[in-house]
Amino acid sequence: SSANGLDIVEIRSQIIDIPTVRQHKLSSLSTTQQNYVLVRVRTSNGVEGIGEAATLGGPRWSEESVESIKATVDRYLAPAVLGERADRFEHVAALMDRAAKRNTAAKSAVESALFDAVGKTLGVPASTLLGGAVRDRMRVFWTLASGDVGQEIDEAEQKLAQRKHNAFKVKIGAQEPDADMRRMERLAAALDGRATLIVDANQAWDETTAVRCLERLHAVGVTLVEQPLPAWNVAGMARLRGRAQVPLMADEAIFSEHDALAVGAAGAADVVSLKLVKHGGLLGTKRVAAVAEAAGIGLYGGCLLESSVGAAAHLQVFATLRNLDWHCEHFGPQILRDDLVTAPIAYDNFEVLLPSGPGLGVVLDEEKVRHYAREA
Ligand code: MUC
Ligand code: MG
Repeated sequence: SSANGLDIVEIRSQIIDIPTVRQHKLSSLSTTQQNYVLVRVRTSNGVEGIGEAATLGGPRWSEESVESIKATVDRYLAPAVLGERADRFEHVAALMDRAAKRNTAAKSAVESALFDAVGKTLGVPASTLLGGAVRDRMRVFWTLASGDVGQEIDEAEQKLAQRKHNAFKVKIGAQEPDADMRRMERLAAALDGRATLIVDANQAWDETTAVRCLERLHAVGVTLVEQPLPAWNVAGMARLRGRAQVPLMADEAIFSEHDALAVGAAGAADVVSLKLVKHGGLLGTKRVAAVAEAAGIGLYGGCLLESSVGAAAHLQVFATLRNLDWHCEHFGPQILRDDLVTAPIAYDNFEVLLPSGPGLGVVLDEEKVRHYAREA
């Protein structure tokens, strides 16, 4: 045991369910409730660090569910790292990789909690431990995903009037392509010149459908198309990119840095959406970002509708990326009916603000945690 008080002495996990303000519809799923695993790491100095793993609609966005994440943390990751030093981030990550293949969301929650505990101990934000912040606010997208275009126009108007968001990502692929294209034409006409519009098809289309839709999306001024094809179809993405006039973003196609290298080598994306649940944590996110940049792929700060706990962890790492040219989408805390922290992530003038406190920069509201915990 070490003298600096940073030995990991306890790791606990809890499943949390928080309702959303409205139904959120993606190509393959629809949800009215977000499910998280909240992880707490206690170090020998008595400090507690927190981290969160988000899921979307059970094991349907990716293969991890809150139930599997909790089991992986409790049964495999925690025993592998108990007694280790919390500030040896790379060593702990290597131990977790040895204890469990993939399970990147579970690993990211544990690693986030380490950065929180160490940051709180040293009195510095996690961004300092990751190289230091190059920005403390980021332009932030809102996601339109009710599938009801009238509601979506009203929602966008509200966000514009509140000066919270003037950039919108529309979730498409749940309906017939023609219906989605008509929906996009109506949205673009209603918001004409006042907002940036991008779309996310969440792997919904085949290549011929995508070719057809990309022309119409370009015609209405959509500036980025996320994951139009299945994650496996990297060659198809490259062919599409060769024909399309609108840039393409890889999301489900890039989890590891090896994926980023393969997508880069194939010329299959212009942009990558970065997410802790995919890259296994903050360090993994920096690694994927570095490989993407080396391949000429631009960076976008992705989300999985995190609460302020998970959003804070993402913002801490996004703040350290020199080129976050495609901005970020951490609207999660705004789509929840409630949050888990005493002071939720703040938004101002179409930007999201990096919290300034030590560690992740947020403090749990224990009453809220008790209220939304699935079990005590
Ligand atoms: C995804 O696929 O990007 C992010 C925003 C949203 O509405 O869904 C997520 C997941
Ligand atoms: Mg996506």
